[in-house]
Amino acid sequence: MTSPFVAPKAVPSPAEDPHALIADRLTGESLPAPFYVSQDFFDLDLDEIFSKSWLFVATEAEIPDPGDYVTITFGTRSVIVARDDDGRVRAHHNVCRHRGARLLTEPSGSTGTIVCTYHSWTYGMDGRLEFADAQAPGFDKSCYSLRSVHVRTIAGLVFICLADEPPSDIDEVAAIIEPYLAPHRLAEAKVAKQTDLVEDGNWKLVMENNRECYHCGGHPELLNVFFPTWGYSSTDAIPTRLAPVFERYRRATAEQIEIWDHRGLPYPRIEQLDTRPTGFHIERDALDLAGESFTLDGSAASRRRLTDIPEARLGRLSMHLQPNMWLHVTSDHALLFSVIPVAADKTLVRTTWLVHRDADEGVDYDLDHLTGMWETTNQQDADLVALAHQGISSPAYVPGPYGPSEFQVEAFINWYVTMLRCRLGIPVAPDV
Ligand code: 3BY
Ligand code: FES
Repeated sequence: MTSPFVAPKAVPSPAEDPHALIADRLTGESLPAPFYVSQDFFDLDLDEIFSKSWLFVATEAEIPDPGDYVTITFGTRSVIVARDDDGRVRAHHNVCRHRGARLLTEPSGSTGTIVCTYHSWTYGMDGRLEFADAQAPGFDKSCYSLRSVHVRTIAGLVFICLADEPPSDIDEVAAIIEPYLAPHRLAEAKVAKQTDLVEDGNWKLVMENNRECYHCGGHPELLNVFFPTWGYSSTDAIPTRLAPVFERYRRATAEQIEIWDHRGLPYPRIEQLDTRPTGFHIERDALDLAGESFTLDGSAASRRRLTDIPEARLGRLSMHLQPNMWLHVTSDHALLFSVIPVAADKTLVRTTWLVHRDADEGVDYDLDHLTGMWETTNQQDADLVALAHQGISSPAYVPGPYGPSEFQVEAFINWYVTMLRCRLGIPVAPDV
């Protein structure tokens, strides 16, 4: 007899079943609402995307000295990223090997050893258990090192992967992106500022918003220097209203190419956004006006540049990495963005500004001047993401089409759906 206390297992309707939605996703349009608003998809995203991809989590500049650490949390998974006594970057699960207590609770800090609050088991920064009081004879400390997390540094950027077997294409990606990044010496830079902005929207809406400039009319400050021609895959697609800007963009690019060539800075666009587990995009691009930095007139915000390259006018080096980062580097500073899902409708966007290690605040740069444009832009983006999430939460929402300048949004969503299909063994329904 069926117990009256056990509710029958709800069978999801095809309109809500994650597997059916993933199999049936149509290319060229935004996703059905459950992808953005449902708890099932949020859990799937953490398990299948954030636990199986390489993730950008920090810069080496945040942990310059032995003992420095940051902690970062993806759902229930907390990770310690630390510099050990030999100067190596390590990543460990933030879980004690005794009875599992969370070890470090601060977002960042510096410590000689990692001491568990519960019963004082003590670990070195390399993860080895150094002290465990009052154990039975024969207790072998070497069996209880912290569980390590795969970690990879590329030109001063720290990536982790929570999977037992991380995507192996990171080596190939590193070989491509390192020559672009290395000349900017980010590993030797220092953090000028870091902000955490919690946006009221799903993490995919944050990423989608970053992958297009169709909305850039909403960024009047940024548009002083950011060419809104960005995102068009071919010059034919550029709308006629942008013709005068495009002419400036063409001239600025030609001037930049001479400098990049002269200084041996690689610049061609390389884009493999949806064809590999570690999807990425990298390119150098011109900036408008003085072309040096993200300021209202385009002139450098820091007098002390990141490197010895004599030209301040280097435009921007920009990179996207799926699923959760993008960056911009100018001659005087670097800006790094990481996206951390908090709930189906909440996403943390962390922005880090790096400057030369010897640049003095108040002398070489004014902090508000350095960070102002992107703080404003980030807030504008956060407002747009919140509007998108609100609209998608209405039963009236139906997916809408991506235009030509939103091809990187499609690439991001295509990457995401492809990863889910591969990792869940879901066959692809024929596009109708
Ligand atoms: O940061 C970015 O790369 C993008 C490009 C345009 C809008 N967004 C600010
Ligand atoms: Fe960490 Fe006991 S749980 S020492």
